[in-house]
Amino acid sequence: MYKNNKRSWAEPFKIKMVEPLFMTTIKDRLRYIEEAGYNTFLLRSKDVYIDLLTDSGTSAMSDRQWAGMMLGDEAYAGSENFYHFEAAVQKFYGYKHVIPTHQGRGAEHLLSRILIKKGDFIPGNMYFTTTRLHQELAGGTFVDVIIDEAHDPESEFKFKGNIDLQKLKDLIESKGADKIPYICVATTVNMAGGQPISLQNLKEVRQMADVYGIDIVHDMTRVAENAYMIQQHETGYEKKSVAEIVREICSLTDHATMSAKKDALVNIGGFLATNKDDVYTEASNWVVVYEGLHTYGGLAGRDMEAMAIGIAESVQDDHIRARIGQVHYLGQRLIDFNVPVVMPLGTHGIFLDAKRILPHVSQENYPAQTLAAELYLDSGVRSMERGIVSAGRNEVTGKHNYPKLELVRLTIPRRVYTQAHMDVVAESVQAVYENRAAVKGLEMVYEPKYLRFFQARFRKL
Ligand code: PLI
Repeated sequence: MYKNNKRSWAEPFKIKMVEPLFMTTIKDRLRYIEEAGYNTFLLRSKDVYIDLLTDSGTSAMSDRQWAGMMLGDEAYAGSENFYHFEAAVQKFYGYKHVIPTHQGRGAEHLLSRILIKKGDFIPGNMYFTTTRLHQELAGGTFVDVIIDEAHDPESEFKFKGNIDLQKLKDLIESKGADKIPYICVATTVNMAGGQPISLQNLKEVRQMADVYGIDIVHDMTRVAENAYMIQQHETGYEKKSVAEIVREICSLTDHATMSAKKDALVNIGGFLATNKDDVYTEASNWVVVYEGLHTYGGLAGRDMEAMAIGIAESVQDDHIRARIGQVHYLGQRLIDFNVPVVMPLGTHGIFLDAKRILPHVSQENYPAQTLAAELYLDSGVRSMERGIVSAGRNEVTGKHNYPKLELVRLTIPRRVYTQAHMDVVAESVQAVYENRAAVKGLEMVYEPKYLRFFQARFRKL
């Protein structure tokens, strides 16, 4: 009621159901992390105290979503829930056609298969692990055309998800537009630290795509979070709602892949969307082979209902303000402790800069993997490596890819943890940071061929 006093970002919900958490002892954790081969993906969740491995499929659903689960129409074909879900995609994102898939990578698989030919090049604003792998498996080569600032954890540029138009143009000119099936634009850019792209930049990319007759594929996994950052920081968008900005972003692209496990607040689900009838026809044929009929795509009717409701909730201003408010609360606590983190603070998590935290551990000894294991040892907090292990090997040379960013991601599930949990996490990171000099690196003892970070095993040096 009173003007001019700043209010904090308190959650726009109250808690109706709780799930107990269990603490472990340091003695237990020493055993668990060794048994897990120093890979946080291989820990059992019961041995984790605060789980910041990922924001994927880990959100708390609302009472409305749970009510929707009870309305599951589990018909094999033509489930009513599919039509609710299709209507939500059309209303909130504006794409003409949608095909459900079991999760994001299911959609990536289908779209890569349909659009990419052997020898093609796919420019994108930084790689994402599953996206790049599906491009490669379809015979393409991913080319990073993100701006240089994105590779610099200390750059404070607000839109580090932007595409470098010169890099994009050079690629198109040197390879020829017929070798570029599409430009892949992610909102936000996960591997850069959850960094947004500006609408200004996306409009320029659209113009260039039109000049050369190239499509744009939108990886819209965290589009509402990107929209919020546009609302906060891009001139001309201060007064627009997140929902309006989301629609505008989508309107600049031709096709989309979505992991609904993030923004859209469900535990499983995804989709492929397109404005092009021929791509839709082909995708509805391929989906039957790999996912399921085009009206369920590997999901139960109840999952599609929860997704339809989650999509509507995800673009509400109050929700997204509190979601990113919580992430930034944790980030600010770490900044106050002088812990090096990726700047500006991202939207789905806080990314610790392992290169600056463990400068004495060489990249071949996996500083981020090491740091994630140390954090678990200290407090039972689980995080994820986003560095050289995630970057994998070069397809042609077989050598490690050496990313500039060597990060540990503290990913915040939506609507799950409290501010007190964020305090515990910050205190644990601070403790590890203060004792960093004694930390030694790791060596890899088992390396799977694809997406090695999920299952690789390590030994302490
Ligand atoms: O995990 P999927 O298959 O539902 O989605 C794959 C996927 C595609 N694009 C982006 C930007 C992602 O972040 C993504 C999945 N991310 C995970 C699992 C994560 O932990 O960030």
